[in-house]
Amino acid sequence: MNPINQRRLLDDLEALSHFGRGADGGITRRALSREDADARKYVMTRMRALGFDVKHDEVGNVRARRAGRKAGPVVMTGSHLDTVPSGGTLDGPLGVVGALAAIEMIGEVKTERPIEVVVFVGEEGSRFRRGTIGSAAISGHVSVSDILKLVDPDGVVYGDALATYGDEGSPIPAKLASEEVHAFVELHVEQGGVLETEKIAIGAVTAIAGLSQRQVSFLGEANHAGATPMDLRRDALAAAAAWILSIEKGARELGVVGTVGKLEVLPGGKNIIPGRVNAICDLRAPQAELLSAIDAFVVSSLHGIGDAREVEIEQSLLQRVEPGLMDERAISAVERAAAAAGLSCRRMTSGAIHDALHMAEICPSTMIFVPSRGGKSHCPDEDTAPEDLVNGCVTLAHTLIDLAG
Ligand code: HGY
Ligand code: MN
Ligand code: MN
Repeated sequence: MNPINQRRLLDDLEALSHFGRGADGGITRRALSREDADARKYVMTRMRALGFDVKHDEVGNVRARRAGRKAGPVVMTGSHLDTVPSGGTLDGPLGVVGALAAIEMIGEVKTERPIEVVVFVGEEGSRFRRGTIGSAAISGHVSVSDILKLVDPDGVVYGDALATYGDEGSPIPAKLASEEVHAFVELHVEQGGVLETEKIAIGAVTAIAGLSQRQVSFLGEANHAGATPMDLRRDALAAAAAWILSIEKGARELGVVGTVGKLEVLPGGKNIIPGRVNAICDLRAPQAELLSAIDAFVVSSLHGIGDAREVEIEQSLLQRVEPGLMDERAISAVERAAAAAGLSCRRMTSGAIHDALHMAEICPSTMIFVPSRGGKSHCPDEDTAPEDLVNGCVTLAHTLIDLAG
């Protein structure tokens, strides 16, 4: 096996960071946008240069396969290239170009099983109403036809965005059956501070938290900010603020996490009492029962606050992704790989959602985490030391060899 080409890895990450980089240094690369297409094209060129047979599937995933000595169930790896608004350079891309670096490290070694590197489309859910779109199609969790009908906030239909910024040529089917996939492993930044704090090089992921996102509108009454007495107001933003604080309280009490990261205040004049507020809450929990508990709490507090403040409430579930367990066979392969590379390793759970969650529905899956500087992610400060990036790729290479035989 060859050593990991650190220079090439850093150059790939740097090249991808130019697609969608904003003035604040953050990366904004929405699914099936021009920037997303450019990033995908960069990666496909690198894949073809490495001898992969590069295809794309019905929902826009890139599917690059490297033949094994035998045909049969494939070992898959990969991640996503789309980002959150003003996100970091590593969340997603590390799992894509890190997989190419791992394949280059494997070099001439011909594994028994084929290896496929996937670029999952629309993991972040920043454009269409749900995330993990590409892996949901591969696992069959969501049908291709339902995905093609998704609509973004500007009214653009997924199928049309795919026709504009998808890849040319006829697609392969997206759905894979369990018997077609031997295992899946995704290299990803931890997006938290456990590995850095404990000075551990590699995380072997045992479970991924579930998520529930709700779209909520508070319908109060726009009125004059100066002439309207406090007891005659139906202030939509004050109601939303009370709700957001109740989410924070409920999440702390249940030991889960809850966030309102998206808020629209209308009409938005500084001297107008807000008449309407649109919000999206994001709830995460490691077990389905806990996720249901925080979701029920959030809905009930919503209606309590609406009644107390005479503000009407409209709310609907945007998406719910069940928490999932990773597979012992895949987890132990990561632990063996880290040991072979002489790297410290610990088992851990993921608070962030990943495509591995849907891949676990069809095959033994896990993830390889590397430390995030300051535990930061989903922001321009997202960073990981080059040595840690390389450690992740080395561990991935050994894991692929272990799983692909
Ligand atoms: O939101 C998440 O957990 C992931 O980054 N999409
Ligand atoms: Mn990610
Ligand atoms: Mn993310």
